[in-house]
Amino acid sequence: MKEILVATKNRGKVREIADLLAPFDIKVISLLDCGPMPQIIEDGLTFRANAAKKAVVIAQHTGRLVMGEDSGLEVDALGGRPGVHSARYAGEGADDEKNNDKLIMELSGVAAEKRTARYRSAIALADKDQLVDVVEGACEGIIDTERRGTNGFGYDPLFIVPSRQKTFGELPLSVKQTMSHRANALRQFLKILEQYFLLR
Ligand code: ITT
Repeated sequence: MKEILVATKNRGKVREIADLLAPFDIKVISLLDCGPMPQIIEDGLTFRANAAKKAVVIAQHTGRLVMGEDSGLEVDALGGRPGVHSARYAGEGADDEKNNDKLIMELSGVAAEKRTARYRSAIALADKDQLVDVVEGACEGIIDTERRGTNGFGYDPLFIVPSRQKTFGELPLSVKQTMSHRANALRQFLKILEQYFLLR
């Protein structure tokens, strides 16, 4: 069975990526299954740059086939913030609760029609020591004034999917997996993965 190491410690991401790759006979492992790894400094200005860095650093260290994923939320009323800083929006070491509290606070008083946002995901493939390719996906939404639902992770309880009038916190994972930024990027990723396996 083919195996890919996902260069992440985020359990929410691992769950979604493993679920999306399940039909393709690819075993997914993550940094949560590995011993000590080099620290990855996420200092890129774009999701693409950070995804590539995660993949290459871990591929160089392990000699394996590695996927790096970098994602975040761009809120229009905040000029695109928190963007690449989404995981640490409320400060270094901040958790989802603190990040959501800060988002609710920063958007207080912003009218419904100005609460537009999107999730973005970049996914990179690296093999041993070189970058193979990077792909991207996005998902448009509206930021709610209060949390709704407990599904998903990160900003999902605040992220309303306009076509459903519900947050990803309220919708089942099976629905998120048909439309999320990560699912959209992963569809592209599967094409580069297929090419990669064909060329080997
Ligand atoms: P790794 O670097 O180990 O992959 P991380 O959580 O630090 O884990 P990122 O740097 O890519 O990952 O930050 C992504 C953040 O963006 C994540 O912590 C959430 O706050 C938010 N985010 C990304 N995708 C999301 C999703 O599908 N649902 C909710 N929030 C999401």
